[in-house]
Order: sequence, then structure tokens, then C-alpha cells
Amino acid sequence: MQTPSEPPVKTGIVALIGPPNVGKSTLLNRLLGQKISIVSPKPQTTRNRITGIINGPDHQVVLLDTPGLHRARSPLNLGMVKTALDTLPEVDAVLFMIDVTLPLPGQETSPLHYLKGTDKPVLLTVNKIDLVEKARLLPVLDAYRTLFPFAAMIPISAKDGDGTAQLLREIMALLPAGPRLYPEDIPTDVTERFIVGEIIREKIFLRISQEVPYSTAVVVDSFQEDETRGCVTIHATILVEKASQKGIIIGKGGTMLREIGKAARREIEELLDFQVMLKLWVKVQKNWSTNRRFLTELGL
Ligand SMILES: Nc1nc2c(ncn2[C@@H]2O[C@H](COP(=O)(O)OP(=O)(O)OP(=O)(O)O)[C@@H](O)[C@H]2O)c(=O)[nH]1
Ligand SMILES: [Mg+2]
Repeated sequence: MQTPSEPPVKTGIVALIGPPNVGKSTLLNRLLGQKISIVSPKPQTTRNRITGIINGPDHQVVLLDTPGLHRARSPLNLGMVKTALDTLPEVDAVLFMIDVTLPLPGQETSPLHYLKGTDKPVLLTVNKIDLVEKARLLPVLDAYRTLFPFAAMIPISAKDGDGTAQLLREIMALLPAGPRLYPEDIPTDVTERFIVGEIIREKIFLRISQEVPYSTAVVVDSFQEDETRGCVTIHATILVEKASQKGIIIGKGGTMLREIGKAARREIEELLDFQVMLKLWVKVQKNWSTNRRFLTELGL
């Protein structure tokens, strides 16, 4: 924590908002220098708000990763969009992220319309510039300039780190000076238990094709540290909505579930810096994604 003798730093809360799959979680992990938010090539990977606390000698940026803004119908998806939009009143600035490789939206089709009423400064973050020639960038910036009065527009590659130092400077320019809001050694406000569930969910998103990952949720049932044996035993349940989905997650002779478990265990061991025994179960829980009470339990 800052002591009264420490000079003030540029500090504030910033929301990362944008369509699904543009690279919001990748950027959060990149700026934080560690992975706390899961990433996959599928849209709608992130379901919760995930805070990364980025510290430097002259700044502390509390960055909120959010679910992608999309046309939502189901309670799960409506909850995800609400989670993202609910961050707006609390933040000092917004990073609106787009994917430079995607077609340009019109006034009505861009999720920017959600920001129309906001009085917060909005930075346009144009991501994935590693995938296009420089010449492709200018028309994108010109088009977005007509859609919204952005405080600045910054092309970046969250994957390579290109432009991210400039982005951080632009963020700092928008933030007030003051004492740090969090101690410097705390990278996030989500629990290890939550991240463990997310890592398992990520491995499902990475390995299972099409729609099944959208019908899965992960509940970490227990988390037991055994100091003498030097290991943590974690029991977790993968919920699906139909028996057929359970079969897909388990795979032939259990191969898929073993692969998911192995990949997740490796990453959880890195996170906890401890040997991990990971026990996974798959359970059919019909309509979990439309059960509002259960969604609330999942923090959705
Ligand atoms: N080439 C390239 N790929 C990127 C970049 N940033 C992210 N990606 C990829 O884009 C995909 C989506 O990344 P995420 O970080 O999960 O995107 P997101 O915006 O958090 O997605 P949701 O959580 O679904 O809203 C992943 O396959 C990333 O590896 C980038 O700068 N360049
Ligand atoms: Mg994400």
C-alpha cells in the first residue's frame, strides 16, 4: 500500500469493452504480464468481469476485462452483455477494442452504440495489426472517426505487444493522479479458485468444436492443499445440458476428458506453483444456462 510519503501515481479504473473475440482478454494478460483471463479463438469466451491491476512506478491501472458485446437472447448471454455494460458507470475511461481484420460496421451495427450516452473518455484500440498491411489501417481509423468522438485511436497487437506501451501512455493521460487503489503485489481481484475453473473451461473451448462449449460451465467443488505431500487436490465438475454433450466432453474411452484434464492441470500447476491432482467429473444439469439462480451462483 502507498505510504503518505509516496508520490501520487496516475491511477483509475478502465473498462475493456468491445465485440467478442477481438482480443480483450489477450490484452489484459499482456499488460499484466501474466495470464489471468482465458483466451480462445471462439467468440464469447469470457463470461465474467475480470480485474487486472497493472502497476508501474508512475501508474496503477485497474483494467476490467469484460464479455464481448453481442446480440444476446438467452439469460446467460444477456447476463454477459449486462456484466460488460455495468462496468461503465464505475470507470474513469473506456478502451473500446476492435479487430482490424473484420469488416467495418455501420452506425447501427457497431456495439459502439452502447457507449453513445457515456460521458467517459473512450480510446479506440485497434487490435491484431500484426495480421494486416499498414495500408489497411488508415481506412479503418477514418471510418471509426466518423462513428464516435474517440479521445484517441491506438493501433496495437495484443499478441505481439506492438503499440501496447503507447496505449498505456494514452490511458495514463486520461487518469487522475492519486494514491494507488490496491497494494502493488495484488495482480487481480478474482480468486485462484475462479481462475482454476476458467482454465478448465478454456481447455474445453480450445478442444471441443462448435456449440458444446457454450453449453458448459465449470464448478470447482473443492480445493485441498496438503502441505506435507506438497500438492493440491482439486475436484471440479463440468456441467453440460444434455447427455449427448456429456459424451462429447468425455470422448471415446475417456480420451477427451483426460486431454482436457492434463492440459488444465499443467497450467494450474504453473498458476499455483504447486503440484496438482485434478479430478474432473462431467454432469448433466438440464437448462443450467437458463436458470437465473444458478447463473447468479456462477457470478453471471
Ligand atoms: N493475430 C492476432 N491474434 C490475436 C491478437 N489478440 C488476440 N488474438 C487472438 O484472437 C482470439 C480471441 O482472443 P481473446 O483475447 O479471447 O478475445 P476476447 O475479445 O477476449 O474474446 P471474448 O472473451 O470472446 O469476448 C484468440 O485466438 C487470440 O489468440 C493479436 O493481436 N493478433
Ligand atoms: Mg475474453
